[in-house]
Amino acid sequence: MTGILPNKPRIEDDRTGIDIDTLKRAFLDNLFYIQAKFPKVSTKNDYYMALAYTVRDRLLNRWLHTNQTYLERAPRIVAYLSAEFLMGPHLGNNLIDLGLYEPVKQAIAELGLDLNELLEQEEEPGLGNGGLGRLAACYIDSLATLEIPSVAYGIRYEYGIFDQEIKDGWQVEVTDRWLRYGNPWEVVRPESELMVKFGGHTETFIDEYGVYRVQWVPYKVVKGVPYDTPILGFKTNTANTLRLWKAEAPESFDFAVFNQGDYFGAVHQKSESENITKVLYPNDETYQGKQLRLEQQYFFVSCSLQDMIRLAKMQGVALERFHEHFAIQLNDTHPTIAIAELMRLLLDEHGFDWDRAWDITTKTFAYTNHTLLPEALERWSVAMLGGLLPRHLELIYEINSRFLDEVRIKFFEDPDRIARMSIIDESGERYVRMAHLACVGSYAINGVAELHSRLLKQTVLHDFYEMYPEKFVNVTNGVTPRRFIALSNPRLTSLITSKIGDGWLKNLGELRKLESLVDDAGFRNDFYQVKQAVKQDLADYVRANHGVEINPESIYDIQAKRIHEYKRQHLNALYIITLYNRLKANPSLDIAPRTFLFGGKAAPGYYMAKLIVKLINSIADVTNSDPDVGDRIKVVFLTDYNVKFAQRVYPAANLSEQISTAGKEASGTGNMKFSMNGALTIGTLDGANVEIREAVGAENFFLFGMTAEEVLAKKAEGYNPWDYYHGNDELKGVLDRIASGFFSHGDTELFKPLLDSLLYQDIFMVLADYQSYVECQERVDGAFRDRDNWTRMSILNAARMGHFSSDRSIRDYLSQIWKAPAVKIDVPEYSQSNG
Ligand code: GL7
Repeated sequence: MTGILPNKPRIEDDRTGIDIDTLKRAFLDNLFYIQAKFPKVSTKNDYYMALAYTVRDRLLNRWLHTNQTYLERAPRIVAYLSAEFLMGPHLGNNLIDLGLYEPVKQAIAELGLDLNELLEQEEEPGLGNGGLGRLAACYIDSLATLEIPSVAYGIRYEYGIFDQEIKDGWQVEVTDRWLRYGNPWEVVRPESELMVKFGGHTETFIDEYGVYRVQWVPYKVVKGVPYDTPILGFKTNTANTLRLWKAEAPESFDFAVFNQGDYFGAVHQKSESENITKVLYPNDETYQGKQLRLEQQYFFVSCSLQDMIRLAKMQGVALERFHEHFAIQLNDTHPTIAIAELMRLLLDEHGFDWDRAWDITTKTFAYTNHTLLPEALERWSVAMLGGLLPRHLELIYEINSRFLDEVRIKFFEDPDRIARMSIIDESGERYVRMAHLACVGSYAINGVAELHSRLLKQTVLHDFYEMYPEKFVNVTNGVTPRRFIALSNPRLTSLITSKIGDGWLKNLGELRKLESLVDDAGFRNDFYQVKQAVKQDLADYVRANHGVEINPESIYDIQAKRIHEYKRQHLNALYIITLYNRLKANPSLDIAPRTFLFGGKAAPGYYMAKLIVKLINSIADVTNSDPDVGDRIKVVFLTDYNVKFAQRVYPAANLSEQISTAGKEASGTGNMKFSMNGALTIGTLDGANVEIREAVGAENFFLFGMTAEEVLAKKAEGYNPWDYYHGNDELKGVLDRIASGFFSHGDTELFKPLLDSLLYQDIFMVLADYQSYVECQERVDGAFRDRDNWTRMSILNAARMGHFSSDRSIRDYLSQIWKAPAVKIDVPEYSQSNG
């Protein structure tokens, strides 16, 4: 059957029409027929659902045409494999992409409702921890916008990143039941289920052609069910697919067990299978060798590769050409077991010989490294990996043995390399080093900012760089301006568009045109007024949700990101106490009023990060109620920071805190989102800060602290934090104030672990950078008082951030790594049908 799709969407059709009356009728229809409600008894959530379905109907046409086109044309496809996709709410973003924001807003208003209130209802899919997961979401937005055939594969966690509450200043974790009211954006495809094996053993046999083969006899089999979400491009017809896998038991019961009367045993097995996709591991930048995590990784990777092979077959693409058909990007090492899995599928299930299979595999995968932190580098104990994936362990050993032979030949006078580079770490208990497997099995390896890519080559992956220099490239991260400007900052968006048109949303470099307006006092004033209005919105939010009054005239000084010692929220806290001490010593001190806003989650098992949260809240208790401080300092810890909330926060900032120890933050992406919205950065020369500073101009960036090289040199010469404590009275005063119990109702023990870690180790060199940070903050204070000049700098930040669009990152991936051409999707134009 051809022509599976409705030929022409009709302007008055309930499921495709986009005029106001049709939108209203469609909305009420969905309320009635899907939510089974009428207005008088409808909740806000019913209204949200009715609207979500109305919007979904309007994107299905593009999605199905996209799928049909890919099926027929069999283009090269980018497959993005990621254990995390931190999508954020879909409704607003889809409205922007469809160009339907204004008409829908009007239709909703005519029905007596408020679009903003309905947008607020959406429970975001928090299927990621932080930057790495959010980056994946930006990248699939840009892939669709650039009309690149692609599919994103991941895990449909039933519980995403925990919700954060604060009780008595401490973080408390609450499970994230994001699916509670249903998810209107996904379509389940039970008919496309796949099976994934676990455990058991392998057997060898001679096949019908007399060839020696291996067969894996598993201990259990788990079913993978795909849930698809359309990912629209901005004002294109392309709608790609995000396919997330849910684990289920193959049958609802094991009847053999059931018939023996072991009902509980049978149900237990079922729930054990479903456990695999129950919950996202809430650790950011740390690896824990938990078996369930490896099960998650293998589960989604195996489903995804089987799915790609199935698709290739459907499109008539021979498996020999798998690597021509798919470019698979490994988002960090989390999906790296895919290298062994593709080998297994080709060898054991499709009869390829080793050389052919290895050739295809190593032309298929590319690997992105996202961190230099040693504690984040994944390694699985050989015993665990072998128990769960016995065949894969054999394959990894074989890959390793062939690889080490190459190392021996290339570096024949340097036997130490063998131990250093081996995929198996044999220095103690044996481990499989996933980053090594990724480097060996991929044709490209990239870091996520220039500095990070350079440090990768010089440090953690140095040996691999010497082995395969041609594989190494840099792709500096980027973020989508659709979500992080158009959707989250509509005021700024209309101001910009009124001056330079709307081309910048697809070609962010066009923001440069704003530079010529920086000398226009009228424009500066408009820009300033936009920022003030957005700051007022945040003040209203903070009053309503935290009961704290903040002053929109003050500097909004914001640090929003995961809580981590390397990100140094405690350095920020030390500065607040510095100011506080100064104000107590001199109550008439003249400072620019500041509102210190923090947002971010701490990993539940990360004690020091949780103590930092407690410290910030304890400081807030004191400063916000001390009459000597008055309006000059306010400190607020914004609870439950997530994408939805981030969208409120970035537009309102004057100052963006990017203060990690140099060499530790691979890139950062929040730094970009702030700056695009006109915040100035106070930051170290770390990650993408370096490139942001070059782009916006050193004079529009507040730089402080040691460089990555200086950090290493100081470590090498023997760093002693006590020297800084004894050598700096103000710093001593700050640390002593904490130690005295001043912020803890006299309890001198509470913050002792934090103080001890700073004074006896200080691995992130907080004390070494303290003085430089304080002086830099004084420059901020001075600069903010010159309101007009601050606005100038703020405009120049926004105007010069074109490079940091995720569209540019994706173009870099395409030209350096994926080489996949765009494919235009034709969708019939709307028609006026008169019968
Ligand atoms: C991270 C980096 O820490 C962060 O700097 C980077 O911007 C992000 C995306 O590349 O990846 N690496 C990592 O393990 N997490 C990150 O956010 C969790």
